[in-house]
Amino acid sequence: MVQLAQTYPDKVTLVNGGPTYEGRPVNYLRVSTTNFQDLSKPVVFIMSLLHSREWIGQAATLYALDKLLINNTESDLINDIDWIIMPTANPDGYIFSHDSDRFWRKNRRFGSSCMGVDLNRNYDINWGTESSDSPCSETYHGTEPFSEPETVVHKKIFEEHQDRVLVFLDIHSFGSYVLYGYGNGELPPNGEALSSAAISIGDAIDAAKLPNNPNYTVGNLAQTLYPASGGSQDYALSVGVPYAYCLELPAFRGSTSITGFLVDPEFVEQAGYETWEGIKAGARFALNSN
Ligand code: 0X9
Ligand code: ZN
Repeated sequence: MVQLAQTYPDKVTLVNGGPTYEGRPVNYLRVSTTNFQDLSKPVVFIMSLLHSREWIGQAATLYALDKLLINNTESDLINDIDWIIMPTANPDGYIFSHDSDRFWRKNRRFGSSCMGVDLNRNYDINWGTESSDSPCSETYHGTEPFSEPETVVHKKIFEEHQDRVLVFLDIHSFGSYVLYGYGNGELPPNGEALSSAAISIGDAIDAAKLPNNPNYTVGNLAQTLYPASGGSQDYALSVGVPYAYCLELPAFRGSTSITGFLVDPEFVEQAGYETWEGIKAGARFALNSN
């Protein structure tokens, strides 16, 4: 990310959104041909690794950066959109998943019984209704909405670009899903458009995926997977982002157990490629409807 900002100073700015619980930077890139000054342009915000064990999502986000900047063939996407790209939304958890526990999901907030808050239950939207108040749970929501410094960084990005964020993609794994809110099963007022764009994302990924991998399942989170509250995509919807999704990238070699989070080295580039096809489809659907 430092290198991209140095190589493309006219297009890329590296921003540290503020320290994590353990004091690390939360870095993201602003990618814009007009230095974020043209307020008529929509913003597409992509993040990954909110759950630290879901490494394949980070690779897919980096692939998208490569396609936007180094190997760009999509002039509309770089000219007509300002991008915010945050490959590592939970840096403390990510380091911990390398150094200590490959399957760490939450952040690293200290708790006397157990460590960590599930950042994807900590946003201020229906907070605490479909999540756990036990610090030892993998879906522990924290002591209050936005109790965690990491989710506050994400919140500030939405605030900073109020009314300009047209698409928000939170890239997770695993399971081959395009999910949208709300996590309690209720649809936002633009539910129909939200669903149509999701279908176009899913179709684009399906057309690019490996034949042996399953088709993506597209739908409302609660109706398709399980109910959840306080999630990033729900928060985005609630602050007026029209097209907000959680992508679940495919499982490691079809695994249905926790090993589904592992990354097949041979799949990394393909995951980036097919996810980029989905990102492009979503961004173009949104641009055309804007
Ligand atoms: O449960 C989750 O947080 C996500 N699935 S995962 O296996 N990656 O943990 C799905 C969340 C999608 N919904 C929201 N963002 N609300
Ligand atoms: Zn996840």
